[in-house]
This record gives sequence, C-alpha cells and structure tokens, in this order.
Amino acid sequence: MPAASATRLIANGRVWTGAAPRPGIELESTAIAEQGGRIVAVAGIGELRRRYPAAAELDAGGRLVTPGLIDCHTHIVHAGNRAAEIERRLAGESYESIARAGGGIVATVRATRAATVQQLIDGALPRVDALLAEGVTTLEVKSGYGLELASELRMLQAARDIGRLRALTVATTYLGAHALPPERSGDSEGYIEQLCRELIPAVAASHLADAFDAYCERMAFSAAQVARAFEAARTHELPVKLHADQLSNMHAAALAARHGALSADHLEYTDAEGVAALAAAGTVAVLLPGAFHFLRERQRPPVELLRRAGVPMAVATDCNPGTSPMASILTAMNFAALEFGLSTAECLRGATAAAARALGLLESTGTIEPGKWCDLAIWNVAEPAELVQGIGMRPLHLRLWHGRPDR
Ligand code: DI6
Ligand code: FE
Repeated sequence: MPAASATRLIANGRVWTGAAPRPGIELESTAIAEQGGRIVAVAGIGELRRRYPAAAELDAGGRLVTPGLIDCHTHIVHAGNRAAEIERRLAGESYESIARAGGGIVATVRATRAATVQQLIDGALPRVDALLAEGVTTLEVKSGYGLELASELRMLQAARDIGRLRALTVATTYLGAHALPPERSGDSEGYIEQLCRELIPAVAASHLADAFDAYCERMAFSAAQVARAFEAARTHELPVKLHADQLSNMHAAALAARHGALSADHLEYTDAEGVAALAAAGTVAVLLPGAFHFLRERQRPPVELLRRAGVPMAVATDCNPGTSPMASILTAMNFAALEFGLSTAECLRGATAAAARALGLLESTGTIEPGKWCDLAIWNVAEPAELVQGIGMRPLHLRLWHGRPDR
C-alpha cells in the first residue's frame, strides 16, 4: 500500500480540538485518525481501532495535542538588519523619525533589492525553523521590501520555495503598498497609479501571491490610496488584508471591513465604529503585540470591544527587522495575554482557528476536525496555559504537518 494511503492513529493524547467556539480550553481523551495527510476521524481509540484495524499508531504518551500553530502575519523574508535602529531608539529617536530620515522600511528595501532568491531563503530559514520548533505548521509571508516588480516577485518566490523546503504550509501576501519606493519620493499618487495598473496585475498573473496587503498610516498610504489599491486587487481576485490603525486612527479598520478584508491587523488606535465594522464584515482582528512591545507603544488595541462584538482575534509575530524582530509565536501569545489582556484560551485560538480564518484557510486547517489537514502539535506541558505563560521554554514534543511527524 502506498504510504500516503496508510492510516495512522494518534493515540493517548489529551486533545484540544479548538473546534468548539467555547471560551475555555476543554481537553478530550480522544484519538485522531489520519489518512493521506488528512484527518478522517476524531473518536475514542477503541472505536478507531475497530474501524481501522491495520492502522499504525503514534503514541502521544498522555501529552497535550493541539492543532498546529499558525503565524498569520510575518515579514520573515527580508535581507539585511536594522540593529543600528535599536541604538538610535534607545537614544530617544522615534520609529517614525528614523523612517523619515531614510531608515526604517526603506533601509530593508535597499538590502532586499540587492539579494537573490537564494539569499532571501538562506536569511529567512533560521527564523522559519525557530517557528517550526514551536509547533507552527502554517506561516504567512509578506513581500513589501522590494517595492518594484522584480524584487517583489523574488520575495514571493522565496516564500513559496520555503514552503517546499520545509514541512509547512506557506500563505503568501503581496504587500505592494508598504512604503513609497525611494525613487518615487514625493509621488505617492503616481506610485499608487502604477500599483493598480501594472504591479497588481503582474503579481496576480504570476500566481505567487495568495492575498494583497497595504500599510495605511501617516508615514505610508492614505485611506483613499489604499481603497484604490484594494479595488485593483479584488479585480484581480486577490483577497485583501490591511495594516490598520497601528500608530494613529486612520479609520483603517472600517476601510478594511468595507472591502471585505480577510483581516485588519494591529488596530491599536481603532475606535468603536471600526470594531463594529469589523464585526459586521466578519473580518478577523490580527493582534501584533511584538510590534507594540518593540515600539514601546502605550495605546492598546480595543480588546474588550472586539471581544464583546464577537470579532475573532488572531495573534501573530509580525516577524520583521524593524518593529518586531521576533520569531516566536509562543512569545507573541505571552505578550497578547500580558500586554493586551487576552485569556489563555483566546491566545490559543488566536494562533490556531482565528489565524486560519485570517488567511482564508479555516476550511483546511486551524482545528482538529475530520476533513482538515492533519496539522498537529504535541506538547510536553501539563496544562495548556503553560504554552502562554512561559518564554523560551521549548515545550514542543512533536509536530505533524499533513500527517507527517518531523521525526
Ligand atoms: N508591520 C510593518 O509592515 C511595519 N510595521 C509593522 O508592524 C514596518 C516594518 C518595518 O519597519 O520594517
Ligand atoms: Fe506587519
């Protein structure tokens, strides 16, 4: 029998399926049957042994089993480093003033434009591997440090290649409106025009991007400019996402909702109207406490409003060289709890089901349910809350991606 069709039972785990939308974390002593990389049944081990008598068994040893974790917002593919910026920030300069003086995103653009696809892959893999070692099975990767067609395509190609080099699902996002390319200084309208007419159509035709993203901020693009880009993206069948209301209230959450965005990300300055718009549109709120921490922000996202409105909250690393140099989804969950007040259950949902939804992938991953990919993390912890409480504890026992254990 070909290996792909052999059945495997994951037995003897304490399983959090993440499927029931209940506030707590309920564990079940249930077993999981996998075939061809997919979950085919979740039931008691006795029943599964009767149904699949020839199945091999993987003994979870009484450990916690969760869906594989999902990091749904990263800029993990990039070149160069911005270590000098922490020195400047510690000396009192702000992120915005460093960016206006030619540092910030544009500094990474210079390094990234000079890098080959292979160099981008080689630079990203150690960060990707750090996430895999924390049970990540799905990773979103944005472009946005090329800002001209060839370099953006190289970034997206590097992201796609990482998905082939590692046992991992990679979702790619064309972040075409991240910053104004330095050669277009003073002409953001002209760049948006080119983005809509040339860049979005070309990237869509390459099939290297699964979604489109933009940065709506005083130092980046206005709401009106983002709206034009979103229209072009949707014309080319790219779902949209938005860096929204991170440093000021641009009414960007409402803008994202109006365009049916999969997610609105950051949201520190989003107001009640923005939250209501997200709720009505079914747009996921992606919280990025790493950027909040590294920028030493004070303004917290409206978590209580989001919770009351029933907006799904995802948690991600925002792994990037400037505002969130962090390749740890568990640390992002810890910060989401301690800085933003998420419960441990909200943190776990935030890095599983809600994150899958933010990528439009909830049909295929994010919970342990029949029909989905068998993407699992098996943990050496006594309680699920330990995953949120600790930093640097390396709690992962074993990761399975599409039914394949790492060892
Ligand atoms: N995500 C981003 O894209 C920007 N901030 C954020 O949280 C800028 C990242 C950078 O400075 O390179
Ligand atoms: Fe970001």
